[in-house]
Amino acid sequence: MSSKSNILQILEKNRGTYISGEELAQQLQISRSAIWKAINELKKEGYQIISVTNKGYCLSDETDVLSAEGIGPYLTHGNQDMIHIFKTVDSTNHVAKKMALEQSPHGTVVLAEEQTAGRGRMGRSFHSPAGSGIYMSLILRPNLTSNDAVLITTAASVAVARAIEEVTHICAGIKWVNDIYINGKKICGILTEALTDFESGGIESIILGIGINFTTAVSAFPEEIQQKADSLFHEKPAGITRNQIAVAVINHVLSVCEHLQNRSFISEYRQRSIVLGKNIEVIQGTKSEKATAIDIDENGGLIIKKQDGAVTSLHSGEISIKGNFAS
Ligand code: BT5
Repeated sequence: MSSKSNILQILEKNRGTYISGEELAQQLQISRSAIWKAINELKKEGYQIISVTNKGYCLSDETDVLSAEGIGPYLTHGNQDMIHIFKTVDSTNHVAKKMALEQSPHGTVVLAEEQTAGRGRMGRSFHSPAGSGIYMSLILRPNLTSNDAVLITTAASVAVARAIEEVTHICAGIKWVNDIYINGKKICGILTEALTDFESGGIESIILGIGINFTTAVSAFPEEIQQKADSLFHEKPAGITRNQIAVAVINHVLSVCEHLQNRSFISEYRQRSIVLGKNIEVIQGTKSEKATAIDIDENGGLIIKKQDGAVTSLHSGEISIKGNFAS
């Protein structure tokens, strides 16, 4: 690791408290002037580092820059070398896909401050402005049959909801299939893409893309989604950083992936569902029909009751929640 990276890691670990230049120099076996130079570089990158004579350097609580140094040491699964941070990319899923093809291992994470072509499902876009969101993709190489691979989407929603709640203490609900909602608004979308092994036809890796609106102002969303999208916070919250949320998401996703086949997350998915018991509209291709959402099946499918009384499980498609149907 570079001196800059080592210094950042120490400052991150001691956020809000001062470390003297001498102590840093001793710990890292480098000169005081090398430290001064690295601190200046970090400041230029956006880290708010307070320098006080006779006290040393302190990383301000206000600092919220995504960094491997602010994530790596807190991972219970994976390690810092697997965290790749970019300022701007077209889509973290796109970057992760390329890395997966180059054999990056299970647990590799790609994070970006901004996406210029953030993607949703079915060719839709995901608005990803700079500095106010967490846009990340994980490369997963679970040992799964294609039947069980569908579970990743369901499990990931539970993992992300848990992570958000753990760090922010805000209750997170799930709208089938895998949007995270808070107070009736979408604050996070998840896009799961599979890379298949051409020869065996099996799943070679899964790219799990997660976009969380952290402090994006509602007025900054495209007009057509301003009524339905929101962010976790409306200004930078004291003591909560995007790095902390990224850590919790990575830990929970990788942990839930270890036990996918036992489906233990399905009951939590049901509890977090904001659609069960509601009247919905089911949209499949160009067709739409009214139904009631009844339950989640053991594969994450949505069990619905149609207006003619027929009960069936949905495994793809789109739903929207409706008020009372005029019958
Ligand atoms: C999703 O698709 O919500 C999946 C979004 C996944 C984004 C992550 S970010 C990291 C990784 N890299 C990527 O390129 N993608 C992943 P879908 O369910 O199809 O929803 C898309 C729809 O959500 C859009 O058509 C809008 O209506 C709405 N939308 C767009 N941007 C949004 C935002 N920032 N917050 C909330 N809703 C948004």
